[in-house]
Amino acid sequence: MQTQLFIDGRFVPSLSGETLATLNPHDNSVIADVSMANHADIDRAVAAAKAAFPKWSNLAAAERGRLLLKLADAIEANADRLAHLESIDTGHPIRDTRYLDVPRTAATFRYFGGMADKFEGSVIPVEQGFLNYLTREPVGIVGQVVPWNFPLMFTSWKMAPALAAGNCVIMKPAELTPLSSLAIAELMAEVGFPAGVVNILPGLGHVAGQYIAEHPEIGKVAFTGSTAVGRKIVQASSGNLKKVQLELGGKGANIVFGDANVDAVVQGSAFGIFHNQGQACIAASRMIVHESIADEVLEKFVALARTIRIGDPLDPTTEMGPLTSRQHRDRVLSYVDVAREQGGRVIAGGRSPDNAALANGCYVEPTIVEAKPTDRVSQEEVFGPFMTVTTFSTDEEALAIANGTEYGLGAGLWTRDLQRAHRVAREIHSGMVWVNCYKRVSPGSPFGGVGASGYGREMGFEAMREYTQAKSVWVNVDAQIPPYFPR
Ligand code: TAP
Repeated sequence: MQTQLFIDGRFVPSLSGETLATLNPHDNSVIADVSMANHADIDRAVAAAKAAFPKWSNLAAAERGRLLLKLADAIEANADRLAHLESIDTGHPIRDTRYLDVPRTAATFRYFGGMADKFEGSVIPVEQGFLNYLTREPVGIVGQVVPWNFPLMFTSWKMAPALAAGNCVIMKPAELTPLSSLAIAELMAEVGFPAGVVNILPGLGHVAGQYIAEHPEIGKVAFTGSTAVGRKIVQASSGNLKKVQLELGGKGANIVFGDANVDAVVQGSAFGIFHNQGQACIAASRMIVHESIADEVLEKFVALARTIRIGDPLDPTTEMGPLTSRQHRDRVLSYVDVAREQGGRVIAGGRSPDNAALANGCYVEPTIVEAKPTDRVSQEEVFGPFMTVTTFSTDEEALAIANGTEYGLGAGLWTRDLQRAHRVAREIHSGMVWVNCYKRVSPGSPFGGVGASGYGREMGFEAMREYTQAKSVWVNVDAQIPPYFPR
């Protein structure tokens, strides 16, 4: 297991010698002490990235792609080790890390490996006699600040398009979950990424993360995390007017119309809110269900929630693991009181499981709360296995509730009526909509939000645009330009 900073192609201790323990949320035991980057370490990484950039950005795009493809293969070859690391560091059940997170990580590196030499410029039809063409150039050195909820997968979402486009990367994983991205760094060195192209520096957000956002030689910062920190990133980036890309919080509306297939709703919504213990920006955290089928949906949904197997993430039969930290578990549980104070009714869960084997861990039962759309629990991102339920009677009412938060990331709707599906999808204020499914992602499909959920898009061609800048070149082929100052 690598625990040091990855700078200029090597694992090195931080200059200050400071470390931070990373814990296993199953029992709060220490997994490892990990080096913690400070300003001087980031300066070293920026110097390494600056030295690597000319050669890397001028390398044939197919060669950059080839390295990403080799990395994808290496990730698959190390799938068991990566899944194990991710499960002990984050608390994700091994059945998810092994069969979702790791394959998705490899798929994302592979997608952008293939994309590297297919991301083309264009020719603009301007006046006769001129050739005007557009090329996309890498930004230069990009900073990437990653959260703790999907650390392995987000490493690929952020790094793969940046590298395919020819940028060099300074990445800060979350202090709670640094291990899987350091393992990716190890594989990158093995498959031959040149030194300095990728630098991974665990550290504290308000120290290392803030400095990355401020750094005058970093041309772009891409951030995933809370809206509050997103605002700080924007402020910190203003010194050199960095490009900023923000993937922030969400409060996913999940609208269930009266004609929906109830069994599909129950399964899809349970995946939407309880997968990864609800720690997902796109979690289906608000069920908005038509009054005609609310009782039937809730009865089946609660019955399913009560049977979800909670336990040690390394047990292959576990369906829900612990939250990522004690502090976060306490924050999630505090919302149960917030709900009750505003008249909410707890229908299921609302506490840690009554199981001595899990007593030292950060566990929370699947929690379902009946609440008004304006209650805090219906407005604020809880980021746990915590779903609110509200009923509606008309389509307009459902839309008003769905659009009634400051967020706009992902939303779902369940109906058999094709026209209604398209109409509501159009009217929902969000970056992504799922019809008769929830929380689908793919490397080719743009991912991102509107409003307090941020701006910019990850994945697909959109991500390549985010990590490049357009250059317009005018060539006078055979145009006769009359003199502007005739003499
Ligand atoms: P954040 O504080 O937003 O942390 C996300 C990342 O930003 C971490 O790497 C963090 O570093 C870093 N960071 C913190 N302060 C920073 C600053 N001033 N400048 C630059 N980077 C900074 O999230 P959290 O505290 O872990 O979780 C709080 C809430 O945020 C959650 O409950 C949830 O609502 C939301 N959240 C959303 C997402 C997504 S996917 N949208 C992901 C995580 C959390 P350290 O953690 O290493 O200090």
